[in-house]
Amino acid sequence: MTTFWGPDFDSLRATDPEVADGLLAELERQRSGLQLIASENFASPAVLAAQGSVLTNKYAEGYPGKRYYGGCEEVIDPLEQLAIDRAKQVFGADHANVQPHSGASANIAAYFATVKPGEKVLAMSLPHGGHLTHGMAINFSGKWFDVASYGVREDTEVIDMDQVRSLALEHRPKLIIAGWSAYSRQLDFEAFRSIADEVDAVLMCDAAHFIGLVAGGVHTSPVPYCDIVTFTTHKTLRGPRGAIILANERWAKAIDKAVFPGTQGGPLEHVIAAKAVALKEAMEPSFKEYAQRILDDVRALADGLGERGYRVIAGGTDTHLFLADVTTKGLTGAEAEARCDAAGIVLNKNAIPFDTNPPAVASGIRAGTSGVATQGMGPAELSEVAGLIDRALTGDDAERRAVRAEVTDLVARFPAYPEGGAGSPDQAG
Ligand code: DSN
Repeated sequence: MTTFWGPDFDSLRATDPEVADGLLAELERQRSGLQLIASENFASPAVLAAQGSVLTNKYAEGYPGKRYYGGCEEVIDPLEQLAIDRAKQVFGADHANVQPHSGASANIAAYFATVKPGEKVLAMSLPHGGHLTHGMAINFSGKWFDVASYGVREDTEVIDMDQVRSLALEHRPKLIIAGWSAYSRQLDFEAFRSIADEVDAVLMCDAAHFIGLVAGGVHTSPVPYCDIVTFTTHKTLRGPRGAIILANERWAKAIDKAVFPGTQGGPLEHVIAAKAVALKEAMEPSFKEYAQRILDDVRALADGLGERGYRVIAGGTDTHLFLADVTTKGLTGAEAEARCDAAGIVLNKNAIPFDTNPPAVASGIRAGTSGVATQGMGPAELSEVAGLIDRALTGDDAERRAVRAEVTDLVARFPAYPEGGAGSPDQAG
């Protein structure tokens, strides 16, 4: 019986104490603060073990059964196939490609499969909540494609599907992207599908942020409506850093060719194994409870800030995150981020729709509850966190020190990666 040969912290410390110390310091940072960055989570020990394994040594360009290297058939092919089959099963998809190294890589491949340089794309504007890869001027997407952007209405801060339709009719895009990085409402996939059909466009969803909510059954799935769905595996899905692309039968071959050899070389089989583990975890009944807890938590937090005079963008949230306008307290987003940081609360400044501040300053903050829900915190704790954030933002340095002490107590009750524990952090809930 072979015993596991994997991460050995003592070896790391002996070989490279600087990196070892960095890892310990980061573990301590993650444990000792309130982690509210909406795109982050705490991967389970099982995910970490698969990722930190000898699979990192193997080259496997190609796909299961069709590799350009020997030594893949016995282990690598079945493991990658397992990840593919689980992705198809969890999301009810015709086809899954589990090789993209990141969300941006997945989106590059989706463009590569569907549009040629210079062709028209319609996607959400970055300042209104879209992603860099949705057409930002200095991103590949903005440089190589002719991108028209839709946004939110000024009065509701919600995507205006009439505007999406009229932009689609005006620009006749080849590709329409539904998806976001900083938007709190569910998308109307049915309306996107009907618009895409009307102008004969491919419909892609960038579901990076909310895909874990889809897996947990608390968010509408884009899969039945979209030709292609890209997502990262480390946000609400709580897996390793990386991405997956789902496609319907029509786009399956083009997506595979676009990932390899179109835009990537060798797949990261250690990460693919960890994606398989995360997908297995997402099929457990406890993942549904986890997804529901994320939503209960985020509503408690957003409501708590709303009651304290912050303007919650779009009037609330249907997802794991929300944006809040902090100018109502005379602050910029950058000031708010720094004040929270000083109190042990980690979140990010974020532009709000129609922001008058530059992006590096911003008028809002973005917060999400995927991490704290993994730690087992519930709505009662998140209501408490709203009070802590308000005190961190409106109090003086002494008050922020007092908040930090309360944060320390709170996270000690709901530890991420408990001292000496090997179980999933989700066991806490
Ligand atoms: N940078 C990620 C986020 O924080 O939303 C998206 O890729």
